[in-house]
Parts: sequence; structure tokens; C-alpha cells
Amino acid sequence: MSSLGRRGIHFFHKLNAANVPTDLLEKGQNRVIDASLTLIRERAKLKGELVRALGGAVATASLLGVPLGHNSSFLQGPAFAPPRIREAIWCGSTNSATEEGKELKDPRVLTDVGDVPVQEIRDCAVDDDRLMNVISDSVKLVMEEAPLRPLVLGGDHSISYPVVRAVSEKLGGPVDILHLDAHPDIYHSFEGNKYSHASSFARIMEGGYARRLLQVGIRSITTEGREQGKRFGVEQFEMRTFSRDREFLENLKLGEGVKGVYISIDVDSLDPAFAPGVSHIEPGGLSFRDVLNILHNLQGNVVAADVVEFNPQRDTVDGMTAMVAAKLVRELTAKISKL
Ligand SMILES: [Mn+2]
Repeated sequence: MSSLGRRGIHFFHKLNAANVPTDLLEKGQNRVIDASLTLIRERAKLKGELVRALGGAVATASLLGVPLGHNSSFLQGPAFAPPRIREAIWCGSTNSATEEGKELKDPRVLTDVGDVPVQEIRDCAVDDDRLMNVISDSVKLVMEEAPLRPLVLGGDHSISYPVVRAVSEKLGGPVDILHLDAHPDIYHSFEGNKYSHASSFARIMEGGYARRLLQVGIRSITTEGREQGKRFGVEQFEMRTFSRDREFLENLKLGEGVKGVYISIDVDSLDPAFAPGVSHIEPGGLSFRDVLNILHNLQGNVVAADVVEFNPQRDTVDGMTAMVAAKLVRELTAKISKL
């Protein structure tokens, strides 16, 4: 089961593709990737035109789903998260205003360009080097359409690498990253996979895409995780000292002198009492209000963000964690958008 897990949901399709002549396969892959990027490009263009025509928006959060789960070391359920998060964002059980009063139904506040068709691309036996490039290119297509800014729905945490890479390359320099997670995700590689969801921040730091990386909520960290943190100058805030660090973390000022702030929220940064629907249940985490206090009080120009690792296959029957992930997206929207 574990080796099948590493190969991904479409393992059997990939085996079939191995019997297809190489040139035929490559031409088909190129066409599918072109079509995927065309879909994102045209949707981003349309949404950008709409927001600009309405006028008055300086920054608009734009959802971009990346339903990718095969770089998880344990379960692949995060591949199914984006539609569940969207459903919960617009659930009739709550209104469409953020806590500080921004109206999500205003397309100048929040828009949506849909999902990168990850499973369809993988179904054509496209490898991860290329898939990661498609994800980066998709993020750049959103950023082409000012004032849209990417708010990415994962997916497992491996997606943060191609997303941050795209944001930094497009803006022309490093960002500061606020990373909420039970884990530092900074292994050089995990089980031989350099794109593992446990290695995304090693790739980000190697690439020079971040000046500062602040990791908050950490409570499952190995010796390698601490050594890699030191090697890359990461500021790791562990849960065991959260009561001491709270005041600092609730008064952050980031992004000055660089291209802005990127926020990456792994849903497992929250205590499983608040968010049981994750692959890696790790007791002793942040409360939902802890996270909101950190977000609401953060000073800085948030240029992009992601919410990752929500696993619908581990959620409660009433979709509690979907609502948690959706509220994180709603409050990140408030942080990103400026009218
Ligand atoms: Mn995690």
C-alpha cells in the first residue's frame, strides 16, 4: 500500500502509459499541458478584466486549486480538498462577511480561477519536474492579471514549493514566509522524494525564495528538522514554548525590504480538537483563535498564500474541518484583498 501510495492515485494509468510509443506520448502530454494552462490563463484573464472593470481594487484574492496528494508520505486525501473547501466557503450556515467586515461576494475581494487539472495531467504520465512547472506557471498566470493575487487551495504541502517559487520569480526577489504547521517540512528529501510534502521548505530555502521563514506551531520535529532549520536560518517557534512566544507572534511585522509576505497554513498546525480532518494528527497544537490572532495582527503586504493538508477522507461526517479550512481561506482573503 505504501509504495502504491507514493506513486499516486493514477498509478494504474501510468503503468498503461508506459506501453505507449514515446513521441506519441510526449505530443499528447504537450497538448494536455497547453490546454490546462490555457484554461487557467483564460479564466484568470476574464476574472482580472471583471475586477478591473468594477474598479477600486488594489489587491484581490484569487482562489487557485491544486488538487495534488501523491507527494504525501502517508495518505493522499488532500487531493480531494479544493472542492470541499469551496463548498464550505459558500455554505449557507454562515454569512459571506469576514470577521473584520469584508464582503466575500464582492468579486473585487475574492475571485476564483478554478483548479489546475493535476490528476488529468498525471493521467498522461507527466512527471513531477514538469507538473511542478505547470503549477508554477499557473500561479504566474494569475499574477499576470493585476490586481489578482493567488490564494492557493491544496493539496498536500509539496505544492508550496512551486507556488512560492512562482511568486518570488514573478515579483523578482525573495519574500518573508509565515508558515503555520505541526511539522517543519524541511527534510532534504523524504523516502527518496525531493518533492515530498515533508521537503517543500528545503526546496524553497535552497532556491533563495525566502529571506525570513518563520515556522509556527511546530511540535513534531526530528534532529534533521532542527539541523536543517539552523542551516537555512529558519525561525522555528515550537508549541512547547508558545505561551512564551505568543506576544511576539501576535505582533508580527514582516515583508519590509523584500517583495512582501507569503502565508502558508497547514491545517495540522491546529490542534486536532479543532481540525481532525488531516493526515497527520498531532496533539498539542494551536487553537483556531491563536491562528486568527496571529493573522489579524500581522502587519505586512500579503502577496500570496496557501491552505494545505486538509484531508476530507479523515474529516468528520458533517465536514467540520472543511469549515475550518474554509474559514482560514476567508480570513486570508481579508488579509490579501485591498479596496
Ligand atoms: Mn504538517
